[in-house]
Amino acid sequence: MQDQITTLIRRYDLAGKYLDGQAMAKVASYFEHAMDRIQVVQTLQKDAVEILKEASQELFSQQPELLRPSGNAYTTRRYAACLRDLEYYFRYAIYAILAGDMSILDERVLAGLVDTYNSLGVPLAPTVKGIDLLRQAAKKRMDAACIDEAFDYMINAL
Ligand code: CYC
Repeated sequence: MQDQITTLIRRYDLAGKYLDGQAMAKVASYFEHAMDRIQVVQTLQKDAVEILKEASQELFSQQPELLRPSGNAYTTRRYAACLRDLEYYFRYAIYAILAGDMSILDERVLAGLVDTYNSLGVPLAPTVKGIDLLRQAAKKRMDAACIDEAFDYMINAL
């Protein structure tokens, strides 16, 4: 996993270059926005339980067929897997927001996920809906562009 600084240094190291003005402007902006990211993370963590509850209740009230015998969240085992997945999305979004870098999402969440979902018959559209509802519940507590960035990143990969 990387943050904005390690990603930047890695890129320059691969090219064997000193950090130029553009790189230093990125570093400055990373630190300039650090307090904002910390505040977002603190708020989301404090309200994590309610945010997850709100988003999952809304998902199942909008798409109750998921819980019926032909639905993918039918049986308590699959229902629990679904709640767990939503929690994964939320927790990793928080990590990515703090790092100011989305690479952890690729490495830990998204790699191979579509194949896994397809092979288990987990429907992608309701999963995307669930992630979007998490985003909405998060943004009710705090409106920040970095929240959209993390949730959009996962949505676009699905
Ligand atoms: C299953 N979700 C899974 C599985 C994985 C993930 C790997 C298969 C293995 C298992 O059941 O545990 C996802 N695992 C992850 C992610 C990470 C990870 C993201 C990163 C940390 O390690 N079903 C629905 C809803 C949706 C859903 C729309 C919830 C939003 O109808 C989720 N995921 C769901 C379900 C299963 C699952 C029901 C179980 C499917 C089955 O076994 O039949």
